[in-house]
Amino acid sequence: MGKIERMLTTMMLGAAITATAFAAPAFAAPDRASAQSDDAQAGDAQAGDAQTGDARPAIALSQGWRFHFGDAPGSVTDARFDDRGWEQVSVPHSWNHIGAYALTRGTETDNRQGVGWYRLWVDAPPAKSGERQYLDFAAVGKLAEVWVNGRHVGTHKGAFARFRLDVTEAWKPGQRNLVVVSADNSKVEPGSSTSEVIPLSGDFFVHGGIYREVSLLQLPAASIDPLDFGGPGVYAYAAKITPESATVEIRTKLRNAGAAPRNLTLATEIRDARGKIVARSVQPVTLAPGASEQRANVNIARPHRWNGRADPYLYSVTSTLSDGKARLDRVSQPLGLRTFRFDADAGFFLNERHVKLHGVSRHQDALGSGWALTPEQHAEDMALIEELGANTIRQAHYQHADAWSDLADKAGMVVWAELPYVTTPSVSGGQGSEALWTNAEQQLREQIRQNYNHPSILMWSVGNEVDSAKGFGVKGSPPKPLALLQHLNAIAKEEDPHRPTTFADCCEGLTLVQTAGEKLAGTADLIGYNRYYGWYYPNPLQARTDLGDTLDKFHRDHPALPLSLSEYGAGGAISQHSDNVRNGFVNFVGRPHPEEYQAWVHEQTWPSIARRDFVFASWVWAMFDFSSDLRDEGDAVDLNDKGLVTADRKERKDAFWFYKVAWSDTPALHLAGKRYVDRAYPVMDVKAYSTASSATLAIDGKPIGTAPCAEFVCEWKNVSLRPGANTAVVTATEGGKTLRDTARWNGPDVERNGLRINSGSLAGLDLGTRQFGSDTFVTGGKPVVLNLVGFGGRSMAPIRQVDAADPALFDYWRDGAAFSYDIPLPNGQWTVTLHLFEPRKTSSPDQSLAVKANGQPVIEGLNLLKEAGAPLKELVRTFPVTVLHGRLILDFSSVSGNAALAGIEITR
Ligand code: GCB
Repeated sequence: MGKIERMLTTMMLGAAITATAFAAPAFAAPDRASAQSDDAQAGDAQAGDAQTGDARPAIALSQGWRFHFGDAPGSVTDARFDDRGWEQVSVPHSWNHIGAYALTRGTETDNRQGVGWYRLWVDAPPAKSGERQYLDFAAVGKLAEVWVNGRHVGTHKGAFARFRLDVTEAWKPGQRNLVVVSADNSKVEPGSSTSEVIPLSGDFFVHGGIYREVSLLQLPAASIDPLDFGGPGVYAYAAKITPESATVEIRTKLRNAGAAPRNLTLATEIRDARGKIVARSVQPVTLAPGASEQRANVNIARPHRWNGRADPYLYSVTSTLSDGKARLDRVSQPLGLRTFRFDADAGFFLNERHVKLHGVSRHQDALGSGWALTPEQHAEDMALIEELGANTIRQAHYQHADAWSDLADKAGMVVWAELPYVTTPSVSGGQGSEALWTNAEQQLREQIRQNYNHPSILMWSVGNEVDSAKGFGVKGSPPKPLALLQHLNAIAKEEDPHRPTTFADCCEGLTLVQTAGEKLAGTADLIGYNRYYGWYYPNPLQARTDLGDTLDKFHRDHPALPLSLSEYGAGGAISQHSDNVRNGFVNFVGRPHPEEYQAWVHEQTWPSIARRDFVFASWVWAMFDFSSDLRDEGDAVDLNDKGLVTADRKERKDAFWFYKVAWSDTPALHLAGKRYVDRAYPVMDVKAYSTASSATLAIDGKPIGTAPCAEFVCEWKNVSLRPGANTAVVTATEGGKTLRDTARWNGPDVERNGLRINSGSLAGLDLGTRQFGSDTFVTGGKPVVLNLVGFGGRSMAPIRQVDAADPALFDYWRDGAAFSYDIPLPNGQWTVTLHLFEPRKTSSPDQSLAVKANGQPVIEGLNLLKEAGAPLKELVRTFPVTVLHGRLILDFSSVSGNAALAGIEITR
């Protein structure tokens, strides 16, 4: 590791980090921007040259591939190998299929990890003299080996970056060429092919395959360099921006693959959003064999700034290399002119205007497609994020597609880009091997060069939660991430001195997770904290204050460090519902994950973020549910369900609507809980989200009342529902505008079907003809679960080991020496059935449990263990009650030992 250590430098900036404008790859600028440009100064574009697209001749190699997963003989790279039995596929392609909204894995699941083989015959066009042939892979998961006509032409390690290979020596222009690719996403473990290629872990599934596009580039011997870590070869930076002018420094990397020097011309042009040339530089270049770099400075008069979502104005920069007779090569990139800075106290400033950044994290993953996303899918995702009202996106946890960053530029999103140095810093322990460092460094250089010109990207993250490995099942002493983190930070500064670095911390100050004790805060210029108050940590009901206090403490502890909340959130399943989010057990990597609970966590935590200016940004984890073969949670398998939108993009969860309202700059109103149609109880708390100060509710035309909307939440408690359909209408007035939303809820027929409570559970339980609502109407005791299978394996599922007629009812229960239910119930005679048990193997022989109904003893001196005959055995107790005042009060009290109640059924 000597070399690495020598290269290691720590670069820390002070409290306020200032950076200036940028350039980036862009194609047509957005309509709304183009209409505003009137900055043309330097002359009009030549006819036919006005398009700013990458004018390189690229031949898409998307159709006609053959694919096979698993072992292949050595002859697989040979022309004579017979692949007719292989599957026919087109790229983008991945063999993996992870995740479903189902409780068990179906046959569509494909979580195979290993080597997938791809073969393609290409009828190559003829080549001009001296022309070079390059294969361009936009990404292959996770390791790629490439052969052309039987000859090995390259290796690439890393699942997310573009790479290009000069295959000229193996290529046969004008003939049929065989391209063979192996894609390897083997499980990371010591000694495996992927064990020194980041990421080493994470709850997202690393899909295997050629999951982004492949193309063939044919370039003259002298060209803009295609081999610059897969980058565009053209890098622009706006060094100075004033209202009068902007100075843009453009570096163009060139490559002369010939043997003799060449006298050429390099023209660099900047076009405005309408395609009009506003600045130009033309330089004679004497190009020696090999790689070189040219610099040009140009001035743009009266620059039009890229101003985030308010006005994401894009210029483009185009470098054209010619030899006096003809154009040799041309590359166009997007250019956005902006200044920005992060201040430890005041937050984020774009073009010297304070902007509170609020947004989401996004994985490149959709149900059914996995990572092989189409341009339309990228566009759909961006449209949803725009609809939500976010102004920032965290690209979790790795480099995203060019198409995605182009969309972010055009939408005006501020982007946190991230290196996949995630969770596990090394499989070999300590600071990681030299091979690992080399790979992480390579992936970082690729990411920065390939994305340098995107104006939306404002920070480079060099890692995520690498302080957490010990907490997630790594054996032995905790690995030490700090040295590599520092190294990567230095590399990022070297590659791009103009953007700040950042890092997402898991564990500072948390006692839940054992780390190596290294202090990571301050390694990068900025920091993000991933914190899940209301979810992973104790006392979920204190989410609001715990988050606020923690943010304040971090700010006090690191007064010069601009800080953000890089992750927060909760799981949400659209088919699981809660009547009272405060009463059930939160099984954070299991089931259930009621939609209402997720929304509540966001309602609680957002105000703690919103009122703290020093929190320069926050990102909800996550925008979409995403594939994770470590999880069985909510109503899904192999999905992380913390998305605001389902993985199929079909359903916006209540938490989505909360943010859509909270982040809206126009009047908004939305009724929550619309998906919980068949209600378990004859009363419900109705909730709406609104920007208005109050809202009015009516059910079936009957006024219920006007409620204040504090922090965007308007609530009506204990609203009665009639059996059958109830139509709710909520209205509000704001700024002279009347807002309205409706929902339809079916009230239960309690007279006929009774009323049932799933004690201890956050969600209801449907047992066919018997519908239990989630635990509610209760005070005292606490919700408990039996034997969760621990974190580190798959999800935490209660082991169903209670000998009971309906074991699912016993997944969670209410436990305590004293608790009491106050249940709304029509007057008259009822029969109450209690589902009790003794969860403890040894309990006090003296236990004596008493239950009173409306003050009258109905059970006395009950010893749960003795009566049931064994622990974990259901004990049913039934008694009649008479209700006189619309309420049934059940008091449980236990001497020596606790009452353990799994469910209550009340029937006529
Ligand atoms: C985290 C990780 C992220 C996980 C998330 C979760 O802290 O950074 O990759 O998906 O938590 O849902 O647990």
